Amino acid sequence: MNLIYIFADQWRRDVLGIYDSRVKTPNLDAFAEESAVFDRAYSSCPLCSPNRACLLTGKQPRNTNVFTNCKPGVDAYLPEDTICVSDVLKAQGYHTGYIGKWHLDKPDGDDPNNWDAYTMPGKRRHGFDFWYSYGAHNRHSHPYYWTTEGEYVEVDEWSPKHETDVALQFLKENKDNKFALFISYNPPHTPYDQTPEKYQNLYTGEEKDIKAVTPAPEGAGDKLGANWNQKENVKGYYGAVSGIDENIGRIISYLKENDHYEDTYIFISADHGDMLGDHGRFAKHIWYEGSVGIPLIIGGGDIKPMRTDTLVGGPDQTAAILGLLGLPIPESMQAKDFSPLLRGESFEEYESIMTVSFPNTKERIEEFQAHGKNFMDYGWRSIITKEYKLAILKGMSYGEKPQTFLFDLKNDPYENVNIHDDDVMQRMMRELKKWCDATGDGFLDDLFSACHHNDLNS
Ligand SMILES: [Ca+2]
Repeated sequence: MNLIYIFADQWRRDVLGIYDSRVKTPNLDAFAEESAVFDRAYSSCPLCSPNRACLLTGKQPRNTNVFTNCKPGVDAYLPEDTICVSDVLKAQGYHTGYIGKWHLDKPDGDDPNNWDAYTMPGKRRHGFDFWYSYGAHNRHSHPYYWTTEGEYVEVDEWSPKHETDVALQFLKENKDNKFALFISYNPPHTPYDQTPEKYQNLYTGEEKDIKAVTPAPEGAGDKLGANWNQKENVKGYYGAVSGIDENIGRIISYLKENDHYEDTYIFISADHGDMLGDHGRFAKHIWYEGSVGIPLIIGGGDIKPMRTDTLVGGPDQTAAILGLLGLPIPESMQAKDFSPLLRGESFEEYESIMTVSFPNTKERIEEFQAHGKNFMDYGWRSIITKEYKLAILKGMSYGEKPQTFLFDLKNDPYENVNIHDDDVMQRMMRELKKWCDATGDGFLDDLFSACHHNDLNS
């Protein structure tokens, strides 16, 4: 069996035709009809590099060494000696390829505006033979890449279209080989106005009516600025998703026309979502569904159509890739292989999953260190069950007072009401403790003493 793993950057789950008929994604809707659709897949750390690291390593976000985006001033990068899913695929004889955004290496130089990095051939490419990639840039209309040999290439074309052309060439060249190809599209990530007109013109900008209205707390997520244009941004964002749909459609058509659909597993997903105006926020890095909820559709091969509300985190996708292909899952991976579910076998689901975020700038990290604190024990943690979501914002900066949020997802899917229910809270706190224990997270100890201290003084 072969593998194609396609993920788009900053693509929230509900901007997809199967969830909202105002979104035009005919190819993905048709693919979903014959595939396994996961309605509750989540980003484990809703930022670019951290969730990408979870996907490649199968580790929980605390343990990947990629606690925030790879950017100047912080020591976040994917270590050479970590075993990635691609290292396993390569060792098992797959012809491997990576196309598009990588964003897992230290930037070249210390210009705060340059987050890009050249990933040199060898161990840093973690088993990928074919390479057509860059670190991080948002030049959707004029992208550039480094090739397998390290040659620099600039292109005047919308990046998903160009990357799909490259992917189809890879598939043609490997038609008689066992292959595993990862395609990492940058749109619908900002800037939204680089989406080609033909896709933007499919929309009026009225498609997203904001129902998630309660403002997010200060100090979390990215606040909407004065120049935020909801209508124009929706046109660009939804248009980009329609463009992604068209290009994924080209890949699926190729596989079907060339007798490769039956022997290839196809994953469609994202690294995290985009708040797109919900709760007064844009982008990600916050616990609400718009930020952490991602699409996940798995089809091709012998996958039977199904719809499931099984909770899936970033690293679990990694384990399921290996599980589906019948390959060994390295002990370093901290994930649940849900491939038995896809085979119709018995499967013990997670009761909850945890999504996390850590302090993310040099200044904030140094402040925690100056007070003798491990910054990795701060930020926020969120526990998600099928019915509820708990989020605790302990503080992205030193000295903040912790804030707790509890949402009833069944009755309040837009997370507008912070409920008070002692029984639910106790259950959720037990789940949080389980996850902290399992991942070596010191988030709770210090939090309890902080809360106790506040109680005494209130
Ligand atoms: Ca991203």
